[in-house]
Amino acid sequence: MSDAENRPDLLQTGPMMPMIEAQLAEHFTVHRLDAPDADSLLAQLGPRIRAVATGVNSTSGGKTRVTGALMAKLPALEIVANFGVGYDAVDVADAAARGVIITNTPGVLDDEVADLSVALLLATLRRVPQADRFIREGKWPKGSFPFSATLRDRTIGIVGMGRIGQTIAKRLEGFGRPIAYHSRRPVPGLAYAHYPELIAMARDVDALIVIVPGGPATQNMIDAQVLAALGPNGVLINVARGSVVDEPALIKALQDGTIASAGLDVFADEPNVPEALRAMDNVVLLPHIASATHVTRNAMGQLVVDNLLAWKAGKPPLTPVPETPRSAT
Ligand code: NAP
Ligand code: 8YV
Repeated sequence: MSDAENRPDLLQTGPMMPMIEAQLAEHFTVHRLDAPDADSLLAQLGPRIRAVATGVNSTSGGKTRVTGALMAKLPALEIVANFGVGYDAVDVADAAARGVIITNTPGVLDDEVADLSVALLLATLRRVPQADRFIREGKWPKGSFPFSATLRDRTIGIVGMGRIGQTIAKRLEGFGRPIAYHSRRPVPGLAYAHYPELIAMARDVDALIVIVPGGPATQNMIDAQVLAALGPNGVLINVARGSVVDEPALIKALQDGTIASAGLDVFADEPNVPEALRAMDNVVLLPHIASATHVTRNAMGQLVVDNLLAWKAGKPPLTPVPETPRSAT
């Protein structure tokens, strides 16, 4: 079969970057889940769909979930190519049970996300956005900006010491502060203190940087107890997923001084951020931008496409996730 004839049916769940959409259109017969007639499209074409590429939800701007219910309508589905290293928006257990491969975009974003994590830590401690607002609001001629907290006296605890956690830690070594980490298993060869219990680490550090995957195993792992253990001088930086932090407990902890401040790139119900957080002066809020540079998003997009092209050519995809098959059977 010529390449022009071999164009597997692919379901795109929502808008993707133009460089991804152009390549998908070149190699696949693309159908859109965000089309107005999606239900009839699924009823008619569902049995032909062999691949899914995950885009954002064009209505909410959040991530469209690839649920078990959706996969049940796609009996010929072989692969879900996820845009992002985190694939918590795909129902992994269901995909595994169906023998569907999931691919993600690991590695190509580690440096970018680590850079932003350190920037958010410093911005939160030194109140960089607040200082910028201070000038814009014309307050400088009336008095000096108040002194801020510092990184100088802090021990930093990293929650999750995988690809990105280790990249963040390497950067933080340059700041000369002690580093500890929590994960279920210690990473061989790492000199930082490993805490098998998160609560024990939270007691011993005064900055927590969260960079674990989302999903049921980490749901609300940063809860009221962990925040109380972090303490009134503590700062929380979340670059993982909103689901990892108990958001109402965080809001309360920030309001009553249980912790000092927070820097958040991710939220429980993106793109909706609770008014209580938006009204606070001791938080720095970012719209999920840790990987959002031209260079890194292009690298992630190309990996989405390259995984699909490898699968289409009958080869193992480049970056399958560990829970699902590594190649088509
Ligand atoms: P990774 O290499 O798989 O590392 C994950 C780390 O989390 C590992 O150290 C793992 O160690 C630990 N972990 C996993 N489950 C845990 C649990 N239940 N309790 C404690 N520790 C746990 O992943 P990565 O590439 O570093 O990415 C991490 C996550 O960052 C992604 O999944 C994504 O959600 C998020 N992320 C966010 C952005 C953003 O834009 N804000 C960008 C990129 C990534 P053990 O398995 O030993 O526990
Ligand atoms: C992306 C991310 O912004 O890779 C991830 O897990 O959270 C980010 O890099 C996101 O996946 C885009 O939808």
